[in-house]
Amino acid sequence: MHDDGDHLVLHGDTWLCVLTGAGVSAESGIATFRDAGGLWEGHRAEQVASPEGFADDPELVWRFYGARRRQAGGCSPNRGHAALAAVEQRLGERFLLATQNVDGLHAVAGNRRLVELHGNLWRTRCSACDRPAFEDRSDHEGALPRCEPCAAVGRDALLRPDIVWFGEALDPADLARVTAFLDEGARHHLVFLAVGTSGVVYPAAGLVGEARARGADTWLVNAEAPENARRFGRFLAGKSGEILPRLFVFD
Ligand code: BV8
Repeated sequence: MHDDGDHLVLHGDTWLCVLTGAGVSAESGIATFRDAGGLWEGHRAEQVASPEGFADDPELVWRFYGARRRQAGGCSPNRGHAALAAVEQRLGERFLLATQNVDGLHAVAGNRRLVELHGNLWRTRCSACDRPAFEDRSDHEGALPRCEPCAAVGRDALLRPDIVWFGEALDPADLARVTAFLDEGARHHLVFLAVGTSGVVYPAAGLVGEARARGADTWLVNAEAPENARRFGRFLAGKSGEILPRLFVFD
């Protein structure tokens, strides 16, 4: 049994898969997508986070991501991030963190068993060639960044954030890693915990269904009940930075 009221009891055979969304970083000062005032300049995320939007107005898209690099650049992990890093330390291979967040704060907090489903704000890649994505903290204000290796062969190609946009496929290897963990965890005692996500963006929002299909106990920690709250066996309403530090009990 994993539940003694408001505590998630982690036993010796518990395999814990955690999915996080923007709500986990809200207490670090990073705007979420869908809360009031969450969107920058009132643009719908799909307009500034899609290949069509980038093709249509790359300046707007780089202003959107440049502003997010400036906003996130001064932010630090909060107690919720720290709690998840501490759980990984205790569970080791029986822990996996899949995040929709691109702010990099889980890695800063110390998580290593981490799958960044939607990419990373601090990496840039070429929109045309297959050169590897590279670390880039510049906000590229004032000038659209272009790929120099492409220019060297006469191709004018824009650089873009190494982020999965709407309408783009997630890395199959990332999804396979999460599925493999759920498969192995199901042979033991699988628990799926979602934190700080509105549960509207797929395929990430479908992971709770994958976990349920494997018999997992499912928990949700969120400021308020999102659309898919009924998919979870337990729902704890509140701030992740307040709930996560006291949620886990190690048996
Ligand atoms: C794809 C870019 C196919 C990164 C993002 C039906 C089925 C399957 C797919 C679709 C479908 N309908 C439409 C689609 C396509 C689409 C989709 O799901 N659209 C939605 C809007 C319906 N999905 C896609 O396009 C995906 N790709 O399906 O590809 C394909 C296959 C093969 C070949 C080609 C194509 C790609 C999805 C990735 C999109 N990229 N963003 C960036 O800029 O950051 S998604 C964007 O939303 C972010 O990544 C973000 O992480 C994600 C989810 O948002 P949340 O993290 O949940 O944040 P949100 O603000 O919504 O909610 C925060 C929650 O926290 C709130 O509930 C709030 O109450 C709570 N909260 C706030 N503060 C706190 C808190 N909780 C706790 N504590 C607090 N302090």
